[in-house]
Amino acid sequence: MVPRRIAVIGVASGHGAGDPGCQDGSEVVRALRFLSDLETIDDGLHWDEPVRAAQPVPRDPVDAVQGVVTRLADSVGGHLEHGDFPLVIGGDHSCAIGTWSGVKRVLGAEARLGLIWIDAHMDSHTVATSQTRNIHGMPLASLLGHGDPRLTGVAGAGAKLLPEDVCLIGVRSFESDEAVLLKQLGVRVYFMHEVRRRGLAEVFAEALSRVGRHTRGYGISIDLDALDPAEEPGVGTPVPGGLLRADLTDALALAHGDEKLLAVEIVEYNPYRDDGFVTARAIHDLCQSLIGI
Ligand code: EXY
Ligand code: MN
Ligand code: MN
Ligand code: MN
Repeated sequence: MVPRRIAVIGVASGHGAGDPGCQDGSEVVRALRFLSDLETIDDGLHWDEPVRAAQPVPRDPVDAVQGVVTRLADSVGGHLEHGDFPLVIGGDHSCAIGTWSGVKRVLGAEARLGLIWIDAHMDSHTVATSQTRNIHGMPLASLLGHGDPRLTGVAGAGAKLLPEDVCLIGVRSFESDEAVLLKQLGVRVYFMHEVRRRGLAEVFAEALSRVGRHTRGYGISIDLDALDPAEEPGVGTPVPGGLLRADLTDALALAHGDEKLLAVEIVEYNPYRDDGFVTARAIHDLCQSLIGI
């Protein structure tokens, strides 16, 4: 594999979440040097200054998030064009709109982008269906072309992903409107009960083959609340009965060194809920598994 510099792009935004504590997540990981042992691999690891909302922060959260994700899309796209490997650290999961719109912009209109979405939730509401109005519950719908045009239109109008190129893994908390949307679109959802029955490694390998089949490349979006909160407390919207860290690191190793893996994001890290920085260590372990030696 051609060595690539890892560009870590923190997202200092919780404007899409009910609890905004994750806005400080990436800077805690940077300041406490949780990724320092990855600095020596390949062409090194370099932290950008974090992406933030415009100042003053717009009163409408959709406008605030639009500003964040537009900047993030520019940054991710720019790094990809320079041959870097973008590693986005959230911030709340609304940042996915920026990460994957930025990757898609670089691929161009004709090339398809695959995405594995690892999450306790479906994140597939629109403003019209959401009960909480929290935008971190909407980014996947937005990337599929559904929802507010201020979000679907980031880095170019229209859907960034085709339903058949997307898989969700670990889902166990959702509302009916978002489930109906994904079902109508034909998106493959590996619910937690299927993961438990078949094992994460088998499910993840199947997901990898699906997202790589008809695409130029694929990404992995990891919401830390996919992990079991009994083991990983540092998230804003914990849901019992999740993945174990050891199982997820084993599964992610299947994508290690894959030329078709274009970018990774790890989101929803809330340092104020992370007693003893347990979940910060999970971020390290997931990165180590995907991009370490
Ligand atoms: N479905 C709920 C809502 O829309 O508010 C919870 C969403 C939580 C989203 C977290 C980031 O994955
Ligand atoms: Mn940079
Ligand atoms: Mn989630
Ligand atoms: Mn999420």
